[in-house]
Amino acid sequence: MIDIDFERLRTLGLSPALAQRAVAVALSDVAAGTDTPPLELLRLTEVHRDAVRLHDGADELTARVLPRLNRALTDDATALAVGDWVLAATDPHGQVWVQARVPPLSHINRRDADGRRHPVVSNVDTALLVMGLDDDFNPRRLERYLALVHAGGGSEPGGITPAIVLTKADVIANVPGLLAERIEALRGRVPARIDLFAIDGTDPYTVQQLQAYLGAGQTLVVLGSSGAGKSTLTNTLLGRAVQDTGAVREHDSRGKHTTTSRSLHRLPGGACVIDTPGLRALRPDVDETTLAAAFEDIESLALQCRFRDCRHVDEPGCAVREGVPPDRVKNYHKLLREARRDTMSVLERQQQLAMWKARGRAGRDRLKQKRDEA
Ligand SMILES: Nc1nc2c(ncn2[C@@H]2O[C@H](COP(=O)(O)OP(=O)(O)O)[C@@H](O)[C@H]2O)c(=O)[nH]1
Ligand SMILES: [Mg+2]
Ligand SMILES: [Zn+2]
Repeated sequence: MIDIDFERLRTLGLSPALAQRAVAVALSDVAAGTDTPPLELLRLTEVHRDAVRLHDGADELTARVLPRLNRALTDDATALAVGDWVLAATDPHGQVWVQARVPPLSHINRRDADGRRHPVVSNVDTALLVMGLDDDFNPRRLERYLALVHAGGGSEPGGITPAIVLTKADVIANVPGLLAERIEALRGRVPARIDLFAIDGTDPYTVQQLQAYLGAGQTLVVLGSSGAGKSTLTNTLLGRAVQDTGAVREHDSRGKHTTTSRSLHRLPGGACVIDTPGLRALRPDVDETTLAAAFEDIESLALQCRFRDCRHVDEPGCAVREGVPPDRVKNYHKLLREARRDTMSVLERQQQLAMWKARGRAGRDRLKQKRDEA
């Protein structure tokens, strides 16, 4: 059975909905007749090759994942991610084993160049999309992140709320008009409901700026390219230097120290933050419909295009090309092409697996035939 200390786990981000799911999973385990020792509900804070780190609301510990669970997840083309809630049990040798995953309320995936899915994080309320106001500034990449976050929101009401955090405001302060120009460029193309902040990530005042997102029990993930200031922001929110940042460090020969894995940290005010390394191949895991929903301005203007099947390329009477900045439309088309290609690769992979299976069968049959003949 399972006994959940809700108050203790609340500051780790546990919500009533997740607690309910955890109980359901524990009950189904019992119903399945699995003879397990008492189960505990914990949150995954780090994923390593052979082990995971879990938090129980008081302490962090190292655990291993039951091979049975790993196989089941692989069969479902998914994997555990930082932020997941899991049920674990301790064996007689003191080894903690993750037995089951509580189905996440939100789960961000990305695709690599081959179309393969990789989990990024689970169960987040807010995604802080971090982008430098310096040379890192790139609206197209930001739109990619917005699509990534939109797709991770799942069907739950609310989903994941994105907020744009522009760092290094102090760095560009000496260039007159640049801050206003860059903010205007973004405001002209991303939905108005998305909050936008310009910060100096090294300044403690940042905590006040982002206060609305830092309520107790909230989970935030920090996303953005390498060097954008994600770890700096994480440390400022934490009030202490926990994460390595790109600041030059003497003991590091490359003179750079960057985050290599994702990790979850508890903030003083009762929220949690997940720091991440920059995603190399940043491809949102979306189908066409989800992508269209992420570009909500395009989706709604499309209703006013003269042709119902307008592609917003060169058709006359296109309301999208009229009302949306050309570069945003271009980016949308690029993401659309990628989404189609990924859908293809999923199908192709399934066909390939079926083919391998059929080949294996044919090989066995031939072998059997030979033996029978001998
Ligand atoms: N001046 C200034 N420097 C920043 C700011 N944010 C990050 N940095 C610096 O940018 C570099 C990269 O930051 P880091 O947090 O490691 O980036 P990450 O790769 O996104 O985690 C470090 O040298 C930081 O000190 C900022 O808002 N202002
Ligand atoms: Mg970092
Ligand atoms: Zn159109």
